[in-house]
Amino acid sequence: MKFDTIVAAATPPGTGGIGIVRISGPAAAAIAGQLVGALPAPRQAHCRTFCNAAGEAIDSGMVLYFPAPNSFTGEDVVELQGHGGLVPIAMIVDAAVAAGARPAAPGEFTQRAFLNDKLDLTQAEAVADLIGSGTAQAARAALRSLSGEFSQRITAIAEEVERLRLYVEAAIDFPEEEVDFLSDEELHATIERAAATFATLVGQAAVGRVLRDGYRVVIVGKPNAGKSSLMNRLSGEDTAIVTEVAGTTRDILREQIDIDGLAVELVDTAGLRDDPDRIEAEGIRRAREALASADAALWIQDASEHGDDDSRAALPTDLLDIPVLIVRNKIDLTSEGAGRDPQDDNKISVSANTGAGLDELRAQIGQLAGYKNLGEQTITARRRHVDALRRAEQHFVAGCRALHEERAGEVFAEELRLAHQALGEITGATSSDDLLGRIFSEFCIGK
Ligand SMILES: Nc1nc2c(ncn2[C@@H]2O[C@H](COP(=O)(O)OP(=O)(O)OP(=O)(O)O)[C@@H](O)[C@H]2O)c(=O)[nH]1
Ligand SMILES: [Mg+2]
Repeated sequence: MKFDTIVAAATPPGTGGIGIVRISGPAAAAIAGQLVGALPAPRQAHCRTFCNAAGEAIDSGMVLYFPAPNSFTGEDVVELQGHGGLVPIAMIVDAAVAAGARPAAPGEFTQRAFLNDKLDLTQAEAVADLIGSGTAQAARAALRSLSGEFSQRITAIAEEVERLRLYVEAAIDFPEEEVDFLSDEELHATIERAAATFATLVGQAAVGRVLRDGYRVVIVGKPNAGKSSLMNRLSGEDTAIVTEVAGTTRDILREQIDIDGLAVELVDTAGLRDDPDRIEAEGIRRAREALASADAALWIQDASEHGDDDSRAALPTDLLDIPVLIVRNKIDLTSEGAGRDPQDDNKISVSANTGAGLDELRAQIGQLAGYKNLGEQTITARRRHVDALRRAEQHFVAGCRALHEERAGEVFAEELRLAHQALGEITGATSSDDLLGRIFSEFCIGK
């Protein structure tokens, strides 16, 4: 495949000790040569003065040359490491463009790495996931995906599916060989193993998905129930103002917490009530808006307030579409015990003041998110991976049913072909240009 030569700043815009400009493509060495003179030997750092087209010095720093194919993109790559400031970096990029390079589109370096078989699609996505990871656990999981662990698991099941299909197709095509696949015990054992692998993979990918995307939990309730106190206590920060005056919080406040590696964004809101003043009314509008993009809500109740209805039927209608934990707060003022309600899994008693019940609350939020710490097995995954895996599993299950119940070998083979195709979408073996365009456009420029 033939490409033009691209250039972009690889370090984020802003000031820093070093700013890196990366040039990749067949003319990378020639273009960089116009800026810095003779290139250093491959993979050796040398100091050079960087000049523009007029021959004026614009910066000085290290030059690194990575000839194809031993580079991130698989093409000739030159890295210019100058001083980290917006203006010097822009001047180096401009000089490279004047020398014949094209400014890179978002994700174009990684896209080239994918197209040159340096990375498969899940690995390319893991690059972005590692950069954007919200917790150390998410970063480690992204690194595992980047090293190819997720791809290897997908490729292994895809190969198993393909082997099963070819075996059954051969048996159908050459009946004279008299391979009776229907009573072949080894075939059935292999099918069972593959079914178990599918179930494990779907579970791992679902966990990897929340780990990557994080989980947004909105804290709502009546004024003074202790929403802000609870957010401060869970996050260990004093972000939200707490007073005994009902209607203290008016704007939306956010804090990120780490629940066993899962990045959870807590959103504190204005108390919902019927006769608010104008500022509070705007706060309530924002609270409702926050609910619309939430994964789950905590409905905070003041347990010391008598006559507060804690049944689910009493919840505001805004909470109908998302999972809700009913959190009974201020139990230090009552005789209520801390922790989960034995009658209702999604009701929990806590005290924001003493911290009682908060470990159970954290665990319950993790459970609601469908998250568990899978240790070394944790990879990051995206919604599209989970969707494709589920589709592959459905085809596999449908094929197996046809084989077992109707003895329909052709249907089995066709469903397995579709399962294999869905698995190929994950690693990029069978992806459309459209999908690729969408994935790489989400990257930042220079990656
Ligand atoms: N005893 C006790 N008091 C609490 C507890 N949680 C909060 N409070 C008190 O309840 C009052 C209201 O707390 P906030 O955290 O401001 O309540 P809020 O729900 O954010 O209130 P608004 O922002 O006004 O809607 C404060 O006086 C807190 O100190 C608790 O667990 N126990
Ligand atoms: Mg508040």
